[in-house]
Amino acid sequence: MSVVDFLRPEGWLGESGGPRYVQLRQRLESGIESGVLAPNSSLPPEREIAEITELSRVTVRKAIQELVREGLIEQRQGSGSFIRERMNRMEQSLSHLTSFTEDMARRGLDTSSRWLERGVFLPTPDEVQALGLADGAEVARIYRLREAGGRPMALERASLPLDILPNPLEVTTSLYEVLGRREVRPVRAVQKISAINLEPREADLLNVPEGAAGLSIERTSYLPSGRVAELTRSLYRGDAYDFVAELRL
Ligand code: 16G
Repeated sequence: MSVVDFLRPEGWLGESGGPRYVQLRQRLESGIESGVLAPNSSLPPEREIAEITELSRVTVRKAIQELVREGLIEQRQGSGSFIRERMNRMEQSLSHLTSFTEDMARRGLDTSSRWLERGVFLPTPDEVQALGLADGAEVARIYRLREAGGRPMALERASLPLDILPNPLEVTTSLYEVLGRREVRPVRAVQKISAINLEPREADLLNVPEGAAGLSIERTSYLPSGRVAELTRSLYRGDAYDFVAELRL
């Protein structure tokens, strides 16, 4: 069914259905739900919706504004309103030390990485401190955009001491798998999670609007000896993840 036919007022707009902007909002919601209004497609301009539905532009605007607030529609300056692609939020347990590849495989999703940086570098003071690097030691660093099921999920920058990961190019899919093979896979980690707004470049890579909410996660992982094996700073899309922690008395 075309969007125009879908919006014709016959059958859904009536005296008894409550405020008209609510009826229109519900109609648009059901269009998004059923896919008549497809993700990333543009919504007809207000003026056109007003004509098709025979509602006033004020009413149309009010309905659209509610959908913007609900996050179903995104207004892009100069180019109108678009149906936002909806993410099924994922629940991620905070009690298991698993890798991104393993987490996604458990959900039946394939992962891929877009490499932003991978190699041996001079460490930053933060890396020296967190990884306990000796004077003059270099650091292995891998920075990638992590995708699952073809969608960008997180930006992840991992830093490791060179004796733990001498050749960062060896990591083609899973870092933890490479560490496992080398028998230096971490067994414990501490994570710090904070809320952030994504900077323009990060938002662009993650395919969300500039300033969108994100989660910044810093993971420090340890070997059985207590030595730090990895410092990873990740930025997760705020609309994609729920982190869940189980608490016991
Ligand atoms: C997870 C970890 C990250 C680790 C990566 C390894 C969080 C917040 N971060 O994304 O620290 O480096 O897994 O994944 O959970 P990989 O083995 O698939 O490369």
